[in-house]
Amino acid sequence: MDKKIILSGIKPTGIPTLGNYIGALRNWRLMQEDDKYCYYMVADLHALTVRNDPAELRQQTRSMAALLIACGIDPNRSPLFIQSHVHQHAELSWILGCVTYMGELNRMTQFKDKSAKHADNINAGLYTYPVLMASDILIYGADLVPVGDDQKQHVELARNIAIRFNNAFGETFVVPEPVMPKFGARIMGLQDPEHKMSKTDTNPNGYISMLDEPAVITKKFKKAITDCEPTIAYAEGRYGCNNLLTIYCACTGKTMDEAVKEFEGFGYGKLKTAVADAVIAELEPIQAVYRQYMDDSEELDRIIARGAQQASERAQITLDKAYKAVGIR
Ligand code: ATP
Ligand code: LTN
Repeated sequence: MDKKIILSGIKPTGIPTLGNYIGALRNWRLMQEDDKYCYYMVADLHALTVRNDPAELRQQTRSMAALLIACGIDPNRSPLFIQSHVHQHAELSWILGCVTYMGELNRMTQFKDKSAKHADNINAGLYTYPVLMASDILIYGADLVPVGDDQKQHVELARNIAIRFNNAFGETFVVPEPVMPKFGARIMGLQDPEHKMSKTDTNPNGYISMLDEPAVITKKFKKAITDCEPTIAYAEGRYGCNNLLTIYCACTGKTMDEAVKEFEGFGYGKLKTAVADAVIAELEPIQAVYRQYMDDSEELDRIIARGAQQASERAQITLDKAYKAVGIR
């Protein structure tokens, strides 16, 4: 049986949050099974779409690679690489851009959100961002793309691009599908539970960073915005409470019914302490492995160099095929 191919990426725009972990990174680890072959990358080219400090980008890219290994990505099994080290992505992106309609890009909600947030820098890269992402996915022939809810629209665009290209130029690309976790495809901010938790939030109390110390995690959950209802329940409109329960279920493996029952008759104090403890138990072992890799920079360099080589060999095959299909070469 052919193995299913998996590809996913994360931007090195800061330390990943609990949202990134529950929505995506944890699933990346879980997808490394015998019937699958996974490619995982740090999307540094995508990080350029917002204004960046070069030294910080360099540092955050390495740190993200170390954190991915700490999250359980096994580089001996799944190539782990930096997007820009595989030059074929940017090359295929040009070809795909020529079969993508502006109307499609205009509909992308991330573009609208980021344009509103960075009104002084609405650059063309921000606009064509989903085309590069389609290239990341299609160049490996990925069947499945593990992402959080906010990236589903981009994976759907990659599907449409693949189908359109195949119809115009003959079977070239595998048509990919997004994969999202059962719990936590959209973890909300702790200070604004109507918006997703984001690593670039200006208020650090709004997110749990994967490298936060246990005492900081506890403090942030204590400050989390909830509501004035006397009971704990998963219900329409109770954004803060729903979010805490979702995080609790994602970190403990309990069902929502089990979680709600557990907190019957208790208030937010108990729920917040229990969520904090569950998150600390999940993140502490990851933080320890992260520090080991950050202390051994040669080993990290070896891993990402090997990842780039493995990824690049595979990417070149698809790029050649795409060039040939359109009549170049
Ligand atoms: P930025 O704040 O720089 O836009 P981000 O926190 O949204 O970044 P990304 O690098 O864009 O993070 O996302 C990496 C992965 O994490 C993606 O699959 C994305 O869907 C997922 N993800 C991001 N935020 C959340 C969230 N709050 N809940 C669940 N999944 C999330
Ligand atoms: N756009 C994604 C990061 C990303 C990605 C990818 C995810 C870049 N390339 C390919 C999945 C597949 C984001 O903003 N989270």
